[in-house]
Amino acid sequence: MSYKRSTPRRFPDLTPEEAAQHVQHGMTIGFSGFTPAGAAKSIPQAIAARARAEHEAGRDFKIGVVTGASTGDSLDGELARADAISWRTPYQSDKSLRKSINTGKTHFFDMHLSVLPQNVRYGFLGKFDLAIVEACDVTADGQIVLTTSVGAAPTFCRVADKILIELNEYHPVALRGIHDIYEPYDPPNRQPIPMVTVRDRIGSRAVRVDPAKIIGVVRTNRPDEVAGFKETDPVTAGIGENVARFLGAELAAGRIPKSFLPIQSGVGNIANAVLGAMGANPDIPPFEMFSEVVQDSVIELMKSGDITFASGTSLTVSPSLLTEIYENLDFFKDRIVLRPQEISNNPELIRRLGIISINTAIEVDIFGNVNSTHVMGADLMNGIGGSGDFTRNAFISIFTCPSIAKGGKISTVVPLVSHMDHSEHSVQVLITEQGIADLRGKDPTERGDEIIKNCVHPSYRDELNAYLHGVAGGHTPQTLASAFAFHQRFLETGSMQR
Ligand code: 0RQ
Repeated sequence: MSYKRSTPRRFPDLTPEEAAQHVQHGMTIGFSGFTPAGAAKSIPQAIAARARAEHEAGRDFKIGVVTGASTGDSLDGELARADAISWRTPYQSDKSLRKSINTGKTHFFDMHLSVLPQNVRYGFLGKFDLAIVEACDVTADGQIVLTTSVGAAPTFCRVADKILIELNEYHPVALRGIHDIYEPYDPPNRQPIPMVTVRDRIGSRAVRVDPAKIIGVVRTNRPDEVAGFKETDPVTAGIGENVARFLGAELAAGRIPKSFLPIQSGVGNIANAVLGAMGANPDIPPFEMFSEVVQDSVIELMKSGDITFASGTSLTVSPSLLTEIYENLDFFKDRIVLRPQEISNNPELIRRLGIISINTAIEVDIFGNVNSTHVMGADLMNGIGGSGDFTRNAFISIFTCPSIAKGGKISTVVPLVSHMDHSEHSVQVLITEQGIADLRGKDPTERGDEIIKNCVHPSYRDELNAYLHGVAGGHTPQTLASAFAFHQRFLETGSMQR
């Protein structure tokens, strides 16, 4: 099938600088993008330049920035360095923005990604002045065809007073058809989401807006700012092999159906290694993904036939792999669907479809509580992302992490997590390169024994054992005076080692 880019004569062509003139201090803007995939690039860069000029002229210029999840450097990085972000939600992973948040210059509030669009529609985040959205096509009657992510862009377009489009010709118009745009009605009119398999399509191929809301179009030709992956090392490979071994054993025990269940996998090097190991394990049959991010390893496993279908909200792959996908788009469009994040991460669907979730923790405690977001309880790393959406509702919820960080100065397993994102009630299995702790059906002390024996690095085992079986009694043996002794020691000496 051939596709022709529409010529949106109806909408004025703007330079990024002209587009940025529509942004005023104090505005709230919804940007497209979920990870660097599909994030607006040229207009945010021009907004950052405008902010610098305003600041030099002695005027205030800061905006509220809402996106699908993290974005690329031209959005979060540039705007943070220009000190142009007053508040930000729901997730970020940018160094400059992280610094701005942790020094109190940017107000950040963390949020489960599935609830962002509905919170926006409910008015919980106030009025949205603008939506700035990357598209590969826009028609005169207001159909916006998105690029490599959907995220929360349909909702931003719905609620915002006005829309600016970055028409990025790097992406082929033939992407039309890879998206499935569906927004639920809000309570009291919400209906069941009509999906019973990972492959079901329930919406439209483009975001439909009132064309009168579109201010204009900025033409660009730029790749997504997706960083490559680190090579798999012995630790990430070990974690991956342990996950595959655990799932193979669950299948053999009949606790996972023979046809297998769809997988959600977080993003990053560990997630990449886990999927690679699952593909290589002969005990695991070809499987489907119901996840947020479709990353490099998914595409590789799709080519080998180990993954048969992937539903997500973003196609976050390295530039060379994206070129390969575009050269074989018919093959991949049959196997990938990109949905809004309130559908890709929807608790109703995760429960119904029986998703096996695999996410990465920063630290865990011996009782099974997980910290995904804060270093030493204080500094934000990225945010909870979709990990809570999936973990709380999964068929089996798995967390992975290396047993130590910073060359062994940090034990990722501690007596009590310094910040809690996922409680012991939601976390069923913990896996490190040391081994597998199956927490199902175990009380807190039994969980502690299972984690210390199987997941903790040998250099921290004795101290954690002493903590668990020390003087404290109770259902969850916790000694409040020493619960943060590991963290305290790290802050004082630079290492958790005694
Ligand atoms: O530090 O960057 O200085 O080297 O944390 O750790 O091991 O490289 O792991 O990149 O996979 O990130 C939880 C942050 C893991 C991520 C987290 C240090 C470590 C390193 C990164 P350096 P790794 P990853 C779907 C699901 C929440 C959102 C989520 C995340 C850096 O997976 O953001 O799950 N998850 N989303 O040295 C101090 C510890 C540490 C530590 C590691 N205990 N204390 N530092 N580090 N453990 C995705 C989306 O929702 C979009």
